[in-house]
Amino acid sequence: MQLLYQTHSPYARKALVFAHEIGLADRIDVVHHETSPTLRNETVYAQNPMGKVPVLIRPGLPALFDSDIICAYLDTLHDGAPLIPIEGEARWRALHWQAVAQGLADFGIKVRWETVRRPEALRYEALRAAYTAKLTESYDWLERDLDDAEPLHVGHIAVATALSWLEFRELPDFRAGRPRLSAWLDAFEQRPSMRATPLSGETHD
Ligand SMILES: N[C@@H](CCC(=O)N[C@@H](CS)C(=O)NCC(=O)O)C(=O)O
Repeated sequence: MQLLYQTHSPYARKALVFAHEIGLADRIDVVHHETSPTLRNETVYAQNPMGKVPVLIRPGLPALFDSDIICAYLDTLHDGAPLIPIEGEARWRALHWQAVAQGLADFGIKVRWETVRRPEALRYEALRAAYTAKLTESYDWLERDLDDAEPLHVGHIAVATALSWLEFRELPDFRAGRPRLSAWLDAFEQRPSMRATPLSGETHD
């Protein structure tokens, strides 16, 4: 399988960390692609009409996107405990965390548009402030909801890769006043799956 990837994408890293965690990373050929709504990547568009990474290319089968679907598919390819619990409250907790992680990365990207990516004259301060508030509310929710004893699930991978990226891009801080979330991420960053997938590179718009 081939993974259309980006070394500075929280979503792409989530899919790859997931593959490492279930022991499938060596079956995946990782190919870096630059993507931006203002810089069309034809290879990516050929596989995903939204022009976004990650995309998982499967021999003889349709390509899969987005990161949520890729993780769900990969979870069917191994014999270990599923990282997306099949039933019960464990399932909804994992999917909830995954949804909040999508928000973290989405809002972080929006904050970057309103701070560094958009030409200065087009930046809108009220939007920057609103997306920052969504980030801080989400950080607080995670700090309250964190359960240190919970077995690893997709939501942990999604939140860890999102927070790691927010810090990499120097987006609004989640550590101050949130000691549990901060310590949890520090421990998570030591996992071999995270150490094997460092973030690097600049966005090209
Ligand atoms: N919800 C998608 C988001 C994917 C996404 O936004 N990827 C970014 C890279 S960080 C991208 O390719 N952006 C290009 C664009 O928006 O045109 C997922 O979970 O995979």
